[in-house]
Amino acid sequence: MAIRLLGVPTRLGIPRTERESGSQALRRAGLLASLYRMGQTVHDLGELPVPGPAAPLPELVAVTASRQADLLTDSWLPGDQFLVAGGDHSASLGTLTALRRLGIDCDIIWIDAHADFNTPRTSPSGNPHGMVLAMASGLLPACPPVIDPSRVKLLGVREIDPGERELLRRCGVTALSPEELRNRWDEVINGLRENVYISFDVDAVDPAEAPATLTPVPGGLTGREVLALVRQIARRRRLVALDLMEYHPDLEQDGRTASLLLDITEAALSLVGRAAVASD
Ligand SMILES: [Mn+2]
Repeated sequence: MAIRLLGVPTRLGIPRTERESGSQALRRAGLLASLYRMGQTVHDLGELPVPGPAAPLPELVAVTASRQADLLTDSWLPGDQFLVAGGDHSASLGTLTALRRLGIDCDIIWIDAHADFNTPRTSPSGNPHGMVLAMASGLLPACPPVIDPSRVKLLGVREIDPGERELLRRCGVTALSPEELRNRWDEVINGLRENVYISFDVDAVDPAEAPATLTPVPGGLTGREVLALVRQIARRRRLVALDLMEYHPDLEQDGRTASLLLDITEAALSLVGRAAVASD
């Protein structure tokens, strides 16, 4: 059992020219050392080469996702977990594609201020990072379906576009605002099936606590709430992959967003003390 760590510094989901990617900044903040401290075996797959500044085309996102899945699945062994650091949220399509290729049936926990369920027709911005779950569900011609959208639980969502809301309803996606999640916390966790994938977008957390986002929306989850959520899921279910997405280090303040991301990683993947609490 090992952690397969991959950086995916993609900007195909939202055009940017930042100097350092989120994945590189997290490495600089000590991501690898912290995984070792957690007692993990790590296969560091490095950084996926991604196309440079390009038009935000779903087709390019799909091609890159397929190459990401090649790297993740090559010499994967049962029990291995993926840890993917973005890049923008379009990189989660690659993780979902890899899980699909391996035949891993999982619930999808998408912790995000947005639903990422737009199509080019419904999207006000046209940026593919807001379409990634719709792409994964097969709603765009750019890529075949790799998930069943009824297995998606959007948590912390608080900004949904009108056309997107209709698509979510039609596809049976569960979407809970921070307030709704607080009210239905136990139901959400107890209802999860055995395998769970978690994709975390920095904008899920309130921008006061996680400022390094391009898409701040007030009224988010607290960092403590996300840590509790991730820890409880990791203890009670089998976590198959964790994505850390939309960390934009050029917008960072005092390293607080990176520090939260490292804490989330520990809540998800730490083996230290896990045996003692395995029965709770
Ligand atoms: Mn997102």
